[in-house]
Amino acid sequence: MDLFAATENFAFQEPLGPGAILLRKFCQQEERAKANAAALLRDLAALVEISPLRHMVTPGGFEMSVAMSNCGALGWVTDQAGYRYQALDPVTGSPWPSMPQSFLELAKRAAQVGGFENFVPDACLINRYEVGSRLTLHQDKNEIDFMQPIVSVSLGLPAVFLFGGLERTSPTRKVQLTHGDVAVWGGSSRLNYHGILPLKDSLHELTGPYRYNLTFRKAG
Ligand code: MD3
Ligand code: FE
Repeated sequence: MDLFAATENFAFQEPLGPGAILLRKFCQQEERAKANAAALLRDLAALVEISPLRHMVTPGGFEMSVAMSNCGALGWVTDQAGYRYQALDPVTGSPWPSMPQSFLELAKRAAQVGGFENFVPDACLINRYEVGSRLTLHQDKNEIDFMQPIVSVSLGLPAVFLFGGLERTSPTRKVQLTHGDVAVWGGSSRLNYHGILPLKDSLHELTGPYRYNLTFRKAG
């Protein structure tokens, strides 16, 4: 273990709350080559050929501004009937594409660094933001076991993340999430409200006008 590398990495780790930590530029660190974020994006491009990104409809009847797809045994969906995880993609009628090894390894490694040794995600929600896309404050609570963390990976254009508390009206703090940032959301932060402010118009060298976010979950 290289002590200089250890010191370097420390500067990239930012606690966000109990059980929650931001690993800045995690995709680009250590043995993960600079090419790793690019490798994730290549695997992502192959996935969305099978299960395309689509704008789902909330139970209240509103089309989401974020386009979504999934990979893994389970996928998160919303429609007039509600929010849930299911094994079949409602667009294709087939199982979601399997989780690429690149996705799985990165998520497990980040969870370990965040203090969760045995995290094995069975679902990865893929979010694609374009200019103006946002995610209003919400809790992630469609998973069965809230002791399991969620690992999130940001790729492409930057976004402002809002990190709140256990109530919708709790104060929020703003956190910039940029290309390659990975965060682990566990412990008592697992049920905190959170959201993403409308994406600014810009271009990223790898993703053009988009921001992608991968969230790894143990859903079932
Ligand atoms: C804090 N995605 O897909 S990732 C979501 O950037 C979602 O697309 C956002 O919220 C995005 O549900 C934020 C950061 C994140 C993800 C899950 C959390 C923060 C979280 C769960 C609990 C607490
Ligand atoms: Fe969420």
